Amino acid sequence: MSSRLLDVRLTFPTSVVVVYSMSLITDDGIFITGVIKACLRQDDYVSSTYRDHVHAISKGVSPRKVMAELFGKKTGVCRGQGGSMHMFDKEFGLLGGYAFIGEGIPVGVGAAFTSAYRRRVLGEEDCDSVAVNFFGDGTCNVGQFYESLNMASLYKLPCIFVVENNKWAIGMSHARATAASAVADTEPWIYKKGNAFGMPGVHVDGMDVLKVREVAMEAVARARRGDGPTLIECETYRFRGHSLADPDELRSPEEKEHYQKRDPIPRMRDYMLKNGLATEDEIKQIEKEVIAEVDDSVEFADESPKPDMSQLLENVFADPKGFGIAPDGRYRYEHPGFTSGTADIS
Ligand SMILES: Cc1ncc(C[n+]2csc(CCOP(=O)(O)OP(=O)(O)O)c2C)c(N)n1
Ligand SMILES: [Mg+2]
Repeated sequence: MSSRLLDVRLTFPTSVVVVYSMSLITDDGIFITGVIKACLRQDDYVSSTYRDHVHAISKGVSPRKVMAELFGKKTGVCRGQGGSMHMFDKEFGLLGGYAFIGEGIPVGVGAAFTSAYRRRVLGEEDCDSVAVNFFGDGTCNVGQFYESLNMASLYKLPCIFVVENNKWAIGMSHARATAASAVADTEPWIYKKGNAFGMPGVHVDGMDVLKVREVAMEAVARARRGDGPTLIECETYRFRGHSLADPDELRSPEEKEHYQKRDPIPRMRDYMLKNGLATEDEIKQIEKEVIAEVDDSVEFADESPKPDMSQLLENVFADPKGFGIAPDGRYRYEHPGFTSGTADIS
């Protein structure tokens, strides 16, 4: 569904005006399904990045709400105020997409702390929700990553760190930007950094949804038991540029081809056919349903109303009453009665 959503987003003309930037979520998002869909409950948390569409849908947010958010519409998951990179939904424990890389990691650790606190301090014995943090290889060179691993391990938090290692941070290759963790290593493995903080680090083929599922299930079970965090490095690749603005000229055709051959969607389809899990017809039917659902989301988003003007400053200041736009269309602070953000004009 993520690939199909992307194609729609790229070709749909009216949407271009509402979202200034859009990170491309392509097949490298497949492993997200292996983690979220396969292992998490609604009361678990997910902290995302700017590639948050699949995280949102996998966690339970309806594709309609995700699409409407992309269109900047009032019916979007953040009422059109978040856009592509800032999906948030309290109901499904989606802690947000973050445009500043690494920002979401401590937020996820905070959610894991909440869960541990409720169980260990408040005595809520059946509270075993976990938090999964997703982020990229480039983000592992940001300070919050290390601070978060430290705190999560120190407090044995129910937290899973999932690195979407697609080998590149925009146009910077991972190998060029990152030091190896061991003297003998010729490649900078991220999973090895878990060891330095006393947590298991696992490398997994991020193009194999079943392997990802297996690793994720173990990490989630470990976290639920109260045995602490795990670092999972999913090796993956993006099949298009970093964003709509990226001409994608730096990655070699050989490298692209190497990963293209490992495209997880046809791989999974072959697996299902070979193992008698589904017939050609059933798979075609699934594809049809996905296309219909995406088309429905587009129609819904396109027909939805734009946010009201009064929303403009909401969630920007702590006191929207004082800072919003009054029914007469004027900024509230223009009212003579306005002093410190508490003018009552309505
Ligand atoms: C704190 C911060 N610094 C720089 C940027 C600019 N920036 C946007 S995306 C990106 C690359 C991130 O790469 P990676 O973590 O590997 O994620 P990917 O896009 O490959 O999924 C950078 C440096 C940013 N968004 N935030
Ligand atoms: Mg990357």
